[in-house]
Amino acid sequence: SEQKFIQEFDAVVVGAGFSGLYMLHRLRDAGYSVRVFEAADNVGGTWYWNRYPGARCDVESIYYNYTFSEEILNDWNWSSRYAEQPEILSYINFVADKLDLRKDIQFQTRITAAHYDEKAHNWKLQAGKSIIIAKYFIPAIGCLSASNIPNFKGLETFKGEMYHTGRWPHEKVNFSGKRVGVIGTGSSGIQAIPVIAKEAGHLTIFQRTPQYSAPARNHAYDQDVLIQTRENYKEIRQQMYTSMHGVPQTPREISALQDTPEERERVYEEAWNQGGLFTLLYSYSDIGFIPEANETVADFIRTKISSTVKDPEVAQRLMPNYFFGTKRPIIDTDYFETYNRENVKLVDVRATSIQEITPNGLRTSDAEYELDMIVFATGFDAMTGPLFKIDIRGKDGLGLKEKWGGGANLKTYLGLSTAGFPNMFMLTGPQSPSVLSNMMVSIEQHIDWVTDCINYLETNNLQEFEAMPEAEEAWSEQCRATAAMTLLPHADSWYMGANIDGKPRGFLAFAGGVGVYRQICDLVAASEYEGFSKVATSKPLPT
Ligand code: NA7
Repeated sequence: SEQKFIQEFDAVVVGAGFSGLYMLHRLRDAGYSVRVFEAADNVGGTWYWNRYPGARCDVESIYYNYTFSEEILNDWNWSSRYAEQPEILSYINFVADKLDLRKDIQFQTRITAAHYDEKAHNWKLQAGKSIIIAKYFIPAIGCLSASNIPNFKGLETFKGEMYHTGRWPHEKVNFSGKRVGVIGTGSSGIQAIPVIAKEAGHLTIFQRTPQYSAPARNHAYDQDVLIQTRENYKEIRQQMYTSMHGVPQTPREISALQDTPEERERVYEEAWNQGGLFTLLYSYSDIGFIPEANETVADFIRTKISSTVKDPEVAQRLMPNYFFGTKRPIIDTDYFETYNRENVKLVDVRATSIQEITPNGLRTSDAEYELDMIVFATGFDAMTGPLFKIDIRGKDGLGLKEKWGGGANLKTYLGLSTAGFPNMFMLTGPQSPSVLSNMMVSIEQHIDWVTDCINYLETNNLQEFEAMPEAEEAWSEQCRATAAMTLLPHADSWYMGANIDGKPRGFLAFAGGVGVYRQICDLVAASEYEGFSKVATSKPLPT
C-alpha cells in the first residue's frame, strides 16, 4: 500500500532564495516551527539557477544584500560594484551557514500542490509522497523563476546543445570554436552575449526587440567605499526604504524640457559615464512620465549606439523606438561594441521571424543558420508564472489560476494576499513593487510585515486571515491607475505580460515605489489589518 508521510509545521515556506531564507530566519527566531522546501539541491534561488556566462547583479553590490543584521553587513566584503553570480551565491551560502538555516530546509523537494483545508483551517501541501500540513503557506518562489522557452516548431529535433539562461548547467559550458546562436536580448542576453562572443567560433544573435542599454562601468571596490558604506549604513538604508526603486538615489527635480539641449547633453553624458541602473532615468524627473522628456534620453542613447556600432545597417537594427525605461532598464559591459566583432552577426527576427528549429540550426523566414548550440535568453513567465506552476487551491477548491483567469483578472491585496486564499502570504508577489525595485529592499520589507502580521494573529488567537474582496478590488485598481500615470503600460514588456504568447496583457506590479508602498503596508498593519477579515480560533498554536 502507498505510504504517506505526514509532517506538521506552523509555517511552510516554498523556495530557499533570498526571500525564503530570511522568512525562515524571522519566523524561526519568533519561535514558530518552519520548514522550507526547495527544488534545487542548495540555497540561492535565482542565483542558484542563473549561472550563464556574464551573469551579475545590476543593482550595486553594497545595496544588494541583507540589511537586517549589522554583523552580516560587517562580515562580508563585496569585491566589485556589480557582483558576479558566483560571488552572490557564495554570499547566500555564507548567510545560510551563519544563521544555521540549512537544518530547516528540505532540498530537492518540489511542492506541486497546496490546498487549503477549510475545516481544519490549514494548508496541505504535496511534496512527493509526503503531505505537509501548515497553518501558514508562504510561497517565496521568486518573480522570474518560471523559465520561458518559446514553443518553436522543431525544437525537439535540434541535434546540438540547448540551454536556457535561467536553467544553466553547473558544469562549464564550452563555446570554443562552436557556432552559437543566442535568442533574446533582455538583461540576460545582453550580459551573456559579449562573454560568449569572445569564446565562440561564431555567434549569431536573434533579436526581437532592440534595447536601450547603458554601460555598467563595473569596477573593483576600494576598501574606502566599503568602510564608508558600513559607517553610514543606517542613513543609506533609510534612503533605500523611502525611495522609489530601493536604491539610495533620487531623480533630479527638474524637467528634461526645462534644460537647453546642450545642458541636457552634458547631463546625459555624465550619467552615461557614471553607470548605474537608474542614473539616466534619474537625470530628470519626467523621463518616466512625459513622452517628449523621454524622447530626449531615448535619442541620446540612439546616438550612442550609432557612434559605437561601426556598420550603420547593424546599428540601425539595434535602434530601440519605444519609450526608454518602459522595459526593464539594462546596463552592460561592451554590449554594443560586441557587434563590431568579426565573428558576430545580428539577425532581426521581427523583420524575418523564426520559423523553426531544425536538426542543424534555425530557420527564419529568409535564411537558415547552422548552429552547434542554441542559448535561449528568452526570459520568464514573470510574476504569475511561478505561482501557476503550483496547483494552489483556496476556499471551495478554487484554483489560483482560475481565480485570476490566467492573469486577466489578477487581484491581490498589497500583492501579499488574495481573497479566498486565507493564511497564504506571497513574497514579492504580483502587484507588489518588488520587480521595479532593488529586490533586497522589497524582500526585507515584505518579510518584516508578514512576520509582524503572523505575530499579531497568534497573539490574538486568530485562525483565519484573508484579504477582503473589496480591499483587493481597490488595490488592483490602484495598481492599474498608478501604472497609467507613467509610460510603463505602453511597452511590450514582461511587466505587462507581453513577452509570453497568449498571456493576458496587464501591468503586473505596483508602480508607486517602495517608499510609498511601505507607508501603505505600515498603515494597514497599524490599523490592525484593515481590509483583511479575521476569524477567531478555538485553539491557539502550541508554543
Ligand atoms: P527578458 O528581459 O524577458 O528578455 C527575453 C528576451 O527574449 C527578449 O529580448 C525577448 O524579446 C526575447 N524573446 C522572448 N520570446 C521570444 C521569441 N518567441 N522569439 C524571439 N525572441 C524572444 O528576460 P531576461 O532573462 O533577459 O531578463 C529577465 C530579468 O532578469 C531582467 O529583467 C532582470 O530583472 C533580471 P522581446 O523583448 O520580448 O521582444
